[in-house]
Amino acid sequence: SVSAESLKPSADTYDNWSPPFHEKTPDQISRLKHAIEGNFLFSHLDDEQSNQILGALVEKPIPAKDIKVISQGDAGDYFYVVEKGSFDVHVNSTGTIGPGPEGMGSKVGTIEAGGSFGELALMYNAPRAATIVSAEGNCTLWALDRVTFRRILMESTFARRRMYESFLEEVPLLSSLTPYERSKIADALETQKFAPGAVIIKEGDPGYSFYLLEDGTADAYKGDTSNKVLQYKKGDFFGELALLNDAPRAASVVATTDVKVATLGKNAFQRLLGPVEGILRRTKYQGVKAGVEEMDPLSRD
Ligand code: 1OR
Repeated sequence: SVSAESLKPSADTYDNWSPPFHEKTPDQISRLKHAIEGNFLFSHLDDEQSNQILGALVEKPIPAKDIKVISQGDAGDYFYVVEKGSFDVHVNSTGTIGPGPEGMGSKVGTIEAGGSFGELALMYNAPRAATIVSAEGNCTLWALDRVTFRRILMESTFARRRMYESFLEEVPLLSSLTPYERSKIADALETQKFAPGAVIIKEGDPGYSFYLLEDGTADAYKGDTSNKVLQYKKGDFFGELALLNDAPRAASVVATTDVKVATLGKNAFQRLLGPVEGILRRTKYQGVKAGVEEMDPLSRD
């Protein structure tokens, strides 16, 4: 499959390329570490990869507001991590990309400290998909060159993004999101496996994660195992209620086969699933089999 292939080391993994090394002061290192700490793109690197990335990043101060860091349509050269300040994303969908603020198209988002941008053109050898401008003065970026990005980040982190993207495309809950919004979710997902009979969620526990069922089936129970209230199959979700309502888990969820779930922590859930919150609140019965639905089990209102 494509995802298996993209995980294979490429033929040139074993040549004698080594990443650029840019000497840094202790102050720069500590600021940089802080900047990438909460960024999921860096959380799956081993120590050697982390050190290579830390060495290759270059500090890029952006002193004023309205400085254009990336222009839509250009070729990709760098990937950027935001240490300080914020950046607006503009997409011009008319195809006529002119100079000046009018040519930038409408604002579609903002990237804050700890976030990153500029990966798409490097990943897909495509023109820049958006224009990025500083939204305030005195911002700090860290830039990673294209080759180091492709050699190190693409083989680990972005292989995971690609693998999850194809699964997320098939998840009904997420079908109204843009592909880019699904990519950001893919970056934040963690895989967990459960054996048949294992308890994935225990009724009454506090809730820290949201779950998408990647493989296998699971049942939800309220009270004891004789009171089955829901069945889940691939593409279904669960664990949303405790996070939406800040309430204890309203039911237990138990694996009925070998199960693989993709989980999203509470912060990422709130940040990335905001656009589908309405659907989450309405759809309490995703995956319910006919006949079980009338029991109205998870309704807490
Ligand atoms: P890039 O290399 O194409 C521009 O350079 C960067 O803007 C892009 O990588 C992303 O990192 C970032 N659509 C496309 N690119 C986006 C978007 C975006 N947001 C940030 N970037 N959309 C906004 C989704 C909230 C979709 C707009 C239709």
